[in-house]
Amino acid sequence: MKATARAHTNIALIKYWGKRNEQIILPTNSSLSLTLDGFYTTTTVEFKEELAKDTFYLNDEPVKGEQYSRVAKFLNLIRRTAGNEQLYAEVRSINEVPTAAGFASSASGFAALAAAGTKAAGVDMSNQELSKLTRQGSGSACRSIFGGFAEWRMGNRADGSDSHAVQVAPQDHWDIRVAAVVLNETMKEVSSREGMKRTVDTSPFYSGWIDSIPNDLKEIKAGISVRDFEKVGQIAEANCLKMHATTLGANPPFTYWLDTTMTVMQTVREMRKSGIPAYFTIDAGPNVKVLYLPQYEEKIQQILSDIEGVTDVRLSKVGQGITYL
Ligand code: 2P0
Repeated sequence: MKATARAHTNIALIKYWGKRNEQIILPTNSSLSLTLDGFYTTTTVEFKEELAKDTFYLNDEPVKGEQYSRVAKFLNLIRRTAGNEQLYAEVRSINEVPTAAGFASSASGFAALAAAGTKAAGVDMSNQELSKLTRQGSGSACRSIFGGFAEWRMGNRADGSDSHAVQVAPQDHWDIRVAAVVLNETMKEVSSREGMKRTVDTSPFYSGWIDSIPNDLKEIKAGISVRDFEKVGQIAEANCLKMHATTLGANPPFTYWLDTTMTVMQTVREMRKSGIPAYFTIDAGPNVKVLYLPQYEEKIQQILSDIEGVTDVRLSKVGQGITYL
């Protein structure tokens, strides 16, 4: 009744931005991501007779409030799947995802919880089934079940039975790197949940975003299969800009960008002009992730670190899918 699993976070190259069902988390568009080696969560789940309720410790600190509720709700889902609604669980997570680097820990967090929780409950499921279950904890987490490049196929059924991730290319397919640029400023953010909802409900640009996804996905997969860095980078960067453009059209309008966000974007464009291939992508926050190839690592790290307002540059390789420890 006890199991430990590790899952790595991921960075979307084609973004998930919008839900068609908020209860079981069904997206309005398919997305595609790169699983990252450098940032992960390790979680142990133990179902115990003596517990009167679920407990959740993050980095050895007890967690309460909204974060606890999301975990307890997800454990209910695991219990229902296992056909054993009686036992409560102790969940212990260690996060190697620096929140300052602007990675949501929910992706690696829910993927590790799903893997460890189902194993501890004695449920044997394929990675595809596990991805479907994980999706209901946090959407982007369903892609972290797989290593390398993963596509979350939105599916079209109302019950979510065809909405899960699949691996597009394994970890060893391509040594592409990601630099997470950490900024010294922070901002009170619109959460990604609230941000995507407001955009779906109010942004007149939203339909343009949705219409552009099938072609972006088709082209980026073609680029990944032949390891065409320029093609993959161009599509990822443009896709990110389209996602962020939808927020400016929302009511009330909002943006995740700070001054330094735009400075980093401009620096990446200048790097390209000077012959260094690099592309950026940005999630629901001000931090920028830069895609590059290994031979430019030193140069890229130096240029990014020298930008005023940048406090750290964290590098990562392509990562693996879930592992059981
Ligand atoms: C992504 N993001 O594809 C996109 C790009 C943010 C921008 O997935 O509500 O934490 O738990 O399903 O997965 C962040 O949203 O949202 C996200 P929920 P999630 O990575």
